[in-house]
Amino acid sequence: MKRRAFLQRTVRGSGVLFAGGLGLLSWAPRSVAATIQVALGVHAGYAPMVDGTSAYMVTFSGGSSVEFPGPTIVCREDDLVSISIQNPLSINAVFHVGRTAIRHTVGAGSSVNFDFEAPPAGTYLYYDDQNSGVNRSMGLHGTLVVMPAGSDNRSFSDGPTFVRQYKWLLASVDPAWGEHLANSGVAAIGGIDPDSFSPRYFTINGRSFDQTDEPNTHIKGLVGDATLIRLLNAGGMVNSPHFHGNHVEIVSLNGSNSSGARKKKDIVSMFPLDCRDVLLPMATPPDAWPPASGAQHFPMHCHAEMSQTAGGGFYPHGMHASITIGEAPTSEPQLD
Ligand SMILES: [Cu+2]
Repeated sequence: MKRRAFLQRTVRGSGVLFAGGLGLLSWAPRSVAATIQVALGVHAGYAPMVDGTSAYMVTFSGGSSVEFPGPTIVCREDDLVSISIQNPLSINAVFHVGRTAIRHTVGAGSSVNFDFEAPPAGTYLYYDDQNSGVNRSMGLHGTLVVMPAGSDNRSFSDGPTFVRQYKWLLASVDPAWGEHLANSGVAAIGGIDPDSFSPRYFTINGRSFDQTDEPNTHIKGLVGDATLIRLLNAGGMVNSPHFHGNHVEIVSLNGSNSSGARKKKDIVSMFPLDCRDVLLPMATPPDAWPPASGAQHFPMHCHAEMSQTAGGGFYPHGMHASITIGEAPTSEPQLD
């Protein structure tokens, strides 16, 4: 009989329950499957943008106000995930896990509890799939990471090993949509024309550069510290992250895993809803000159040009992050 341990995650940052050693990132391997409890709320309100303005959003949250993006849920593949959602808003919200049949509606002004068996190991976007992408782009999304049973350094059972893993959840924000809801009420979300999307802010893990220079997004490692980056696109446009310093290997593409030879790419196309796991080898670049010594700094910028601005301003205050090869992070990423 399957034995389940009991773990609880009620608020953002309680990842300490999953804390592991160096590079294990919010993840300690267990000998038994667990029940992971997640409490979410649906909230509307203003979130800060990089240029000092704020954008009105609707999000899933582990707290009492908006949280952009929603909390990251980390579990392993035979866990039971038990979710409760409270929705004080005047609109229905939907919790759907992409690439799965998991889909639950929480009615306006009500709450819901449901359980699901964790899907196969991999990276998943959970999101509200109503209104042709409008609800998702308004902020109703987050990440579900499913680790393989019995491994803390692979993303699937025979995948490549990594020393450290990060999550980069990409999003694009149209503050005009938010202002419409702030002025007319959240029920106006159903009347927004998805084709009117005109994003002005472009984020990784809810932040634009240089606010991406924080331990969960700025990628660091010693030479040889193979690093897994779980890329997800919750936004409404195609993004093209370009990695400088090293090419990355495509490890998984929307649930399709490469255990053998893997494509090496410097630019990774990210269509809306895409989940792609890539491995950054953290190697000294083969053409490095002068010879690499100490910490080497490289950018990742998105090749969709408008994503490199904030509110129409200057490069690079958009979907842009730093990569440092040859320096261990001072605090381990939490997949938050
Ligand atoms: Cu480039």
